Amino acid sequence: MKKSPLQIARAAYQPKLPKALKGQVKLVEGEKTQSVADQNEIQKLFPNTYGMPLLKFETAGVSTSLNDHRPINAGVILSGGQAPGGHNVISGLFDGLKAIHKDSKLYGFLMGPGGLVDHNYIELTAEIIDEYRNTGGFDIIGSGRTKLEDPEQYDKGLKILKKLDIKALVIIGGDDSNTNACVLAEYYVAKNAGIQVIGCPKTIDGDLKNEMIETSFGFDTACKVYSELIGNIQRDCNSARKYWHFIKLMGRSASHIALECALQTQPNICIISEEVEAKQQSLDEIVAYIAEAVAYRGKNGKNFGTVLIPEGLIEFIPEMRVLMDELNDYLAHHAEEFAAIDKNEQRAYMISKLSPKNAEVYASLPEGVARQLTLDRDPHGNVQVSLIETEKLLAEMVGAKLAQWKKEGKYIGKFATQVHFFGYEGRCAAPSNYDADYCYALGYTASLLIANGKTGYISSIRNTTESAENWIAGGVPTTMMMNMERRHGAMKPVIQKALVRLDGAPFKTFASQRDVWAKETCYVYPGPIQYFGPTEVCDQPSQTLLLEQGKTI
Ligand code: FBP
Repeated sequence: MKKSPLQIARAAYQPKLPKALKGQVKLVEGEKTQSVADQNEIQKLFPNTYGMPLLKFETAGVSTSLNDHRPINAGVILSGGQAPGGHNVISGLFDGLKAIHKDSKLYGFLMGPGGLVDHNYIELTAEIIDEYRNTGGFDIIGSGRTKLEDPEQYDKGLKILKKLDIKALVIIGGDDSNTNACVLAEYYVAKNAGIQVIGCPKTIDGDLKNEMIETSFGFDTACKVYSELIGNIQRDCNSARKYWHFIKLMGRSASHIALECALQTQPNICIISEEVEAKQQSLDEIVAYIAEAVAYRGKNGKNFGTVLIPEGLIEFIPEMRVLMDELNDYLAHHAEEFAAIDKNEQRAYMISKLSPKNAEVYASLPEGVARQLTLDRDPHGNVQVSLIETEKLLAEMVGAKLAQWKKEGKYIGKFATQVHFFGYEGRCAAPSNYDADYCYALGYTASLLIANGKTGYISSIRNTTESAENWIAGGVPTTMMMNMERRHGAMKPVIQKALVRLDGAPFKTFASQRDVWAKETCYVYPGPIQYFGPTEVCDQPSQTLLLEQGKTI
C-alpha cells in the first residue's frame, strides 16, 4: 500500500513511556474506593467488583514475582466512535503482553463488541501491529456501536474467549462502553469464568473524565485538528471581511470540544450548552446575543466573524427540550397519520396539534429545521439531535433578527454567512504526540493490570501535563465512577458523564475574555499539528487540561 512521507516517518516514532512502566514494575495498592454516589445500590449490583483499591505501578528496581511470566492471551475491542490514538492503545497493549512473555497473543474482535458476540476476530501479529503504529483511525479491527448489555451476549462471548484461551478482554470505549465492560467483568467473576475485563477511556467528546481519569484519548488531537481549521477560516474571514462563519463542532451533549477550540482560537463567539441550560436561556436570547455582536462589529465596519456552536446545543435550550419532548410523544402515537399528510402541509398540521407555547416555538423555526425535528428519529423514537443543523438554524435566525433591526434603524451592517460542521474531519487524524504517548501508555498499563490478575478496572495515566517520564500509571475501579441514572425508563448504574463545569478554570478563563473577543478581532491561528520539532510546539496538552491542572496557557 502506498504511504505518504509523513506516514513513513511517523511509523518510526517511539511513544514516550513513563519511567514507572519501564523495566521491572511493581504494583502498589492504594485505598479502597467508593462509587461517586448511590453507594448502596452500586455495591449491591457489583458485589464482586465494588470497593476495590486504586492501583499504581512503580519501578521495582529488582526482579519481582508480581508479573505473570507465562504467556497471556488477550482480546481487544474498539467500541463506538473513532478517536485518534486507538491504534496506539492496541500497540501498547501488544508490546506489554509480549514483554511479559514473547508467546503471549493478542486477538482483535472485529467491528466493535458485535465481533465478540458473533465470533469475528483476527490474531494481531507483530506484522499487523507495525503497520498501524502512530496512525489514526480504528481500521486495524474496525469499530461498532453494538451494546454489550445482555447475558446471552456475554455467554456467546465466553464461548469464543474460552476457545481461544483468552484470559482477559480489553474494551476501548466511552462512558457507556466502559459501564458495560464493568457489568461484563462482574458477570464473569460471578460465573467464575476466569476472564478479566479491563477498560480504556476513549472519546473525542472529552466527557469521560474525573479525578482519576484526566482526559479521554482522542480529545487532544481532534480539538487540534478543528482548531487548525477554525484558525484557517478566521484568517480567511479576516482577509475577505465579508462572511460570518457559523461552525458546529462535534461532541454530543458536552461542550468540551467547543470550549477547547475557543481557548485555542479566540473566536468572536462560542456558545456553551451547559451555560445555556444553567441560565435557562431561550433560543431568542441566544440569537439576540449573537446578533448584538454582529451589529456592534458591523457598526465598526467589521462585517465578519466566527461563531462556534456545540453539537448538543439544541437539547440544552429549555424551550427546545420541551418542544422535542412533545413532538417525540405526539409522533410516537400518530406516526402513520403524520406520514399520510402532504409534505407541504405537515408544518401547519404540527402547529395545529402542539400545545400553544410549543406551537409558537415550532412556528418560529426555519422550515428546514422544523422538518428535521419531525423526520429524523432514532430507534427509540427520539429526534436525532446530532442531525439537526443548528449552525444553519442560528445563521438563519440571526439573519432574520438583523433584518428586523435594520427595518427599525437599529442595524446598519451587511450580514452574509457560511456554515460548517466539523466532526468526522478530526476523529481519525494521526494522533498528536500527546495522544500517541498517552494511548501507548494506556495500552501498556492495561497489559500490566491483566498480568496482575485485575478485572473491573479502567487503565489510568495521570499527571500528563508534566513530561511523559513522570506520568503516573495505574488502574481505577470502574465502579468508583458510577452512579444511578434513569435510562429508558429504568434506573441503571452508569459512569457519570462529565459536562463542562461552569466553576472550572477552562470555562472561567473563556468567560473572562469572551466580551473582548466578540468586539475586537483577537483570532489565534494554531496551524496544523506538528509531529516533529521543538517540544513546546509538538508536545503541548490541551488548554483544557492545562487549566484544569492549574497551569497557565
Ligand atoms: P463516542 O462517544 O462513541 O466516542 O462518539 C463520539 C462521536 O464522535 C460524537 O461526538 C458524535 O455525536 C457521534 O460520535 C457521531 O456518531 P456516528 O459515528 O455514529 O455518526
